[in-house]
Amino acid sequence: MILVGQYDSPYVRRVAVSLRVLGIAYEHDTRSVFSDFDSMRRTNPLGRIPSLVRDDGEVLIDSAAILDWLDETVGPQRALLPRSGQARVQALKRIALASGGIDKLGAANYERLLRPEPLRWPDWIVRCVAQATGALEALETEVWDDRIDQGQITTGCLFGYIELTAPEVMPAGRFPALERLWARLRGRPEFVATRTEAYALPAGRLDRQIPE
Ligand SMILES: N[C@@H](CCC(=O)N[C@@H](CS)C(=O)NCC(=O)O)C(=O)O
Repeated sequence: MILVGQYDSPYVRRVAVSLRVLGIAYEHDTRSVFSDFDSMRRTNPLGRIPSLVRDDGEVLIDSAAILDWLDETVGPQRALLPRSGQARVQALKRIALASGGIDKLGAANYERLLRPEPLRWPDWIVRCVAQATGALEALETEVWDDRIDQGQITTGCLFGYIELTAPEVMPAGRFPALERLWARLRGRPEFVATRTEAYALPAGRLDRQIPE
């Protein structure tokens, strides 16, 4: 099977980490969602990443649908989203907070990095960063154990995205429980293998927009 999309996308990364945690081999198609847009639209009509091209030719799109299929494939004992009970409720809450945080930081990043400067909307960036910060504050109150599941994987991919694009959103000491969690997750081989080296982003730090 082929995973389409670069690892600097936290949604691609959570699929890649999940494949690796489950021990499922894959090829990696690193076309860019921006510079290879026309080609990407032939893989996914939405022109977004990730997609997973299965060995039978079926193309799965959207990370949640891909992860759902992976869980079904490996069966209930190995599924990364617990199948039932409080563990499932807890994991779904963490996934909602982490993926919601990714969405809001992504929106702020697109606004400040991609949108032409005269068209930027500062109040929208403030709102998005406040929403992402709210997700981090809620995740900070969770009790994190050592068991890797989709709640931890998606939360780790949120941290990786923050580290790469907006580290000022998680200043040292503000989220101690999350710092401990990230220190453990980022050292796992699945996160090491899917890490994107820091790249230069245009100026426009988000810390002036972080609510106290
Ligand atoms: N709900 C989707 C979100 C995917 C997503 O936002 N992908 C971004 C990269 S992180 C993308 O393709 N952005 C380009 C665009 O939407 O035009 C998923 O979970 O797969």
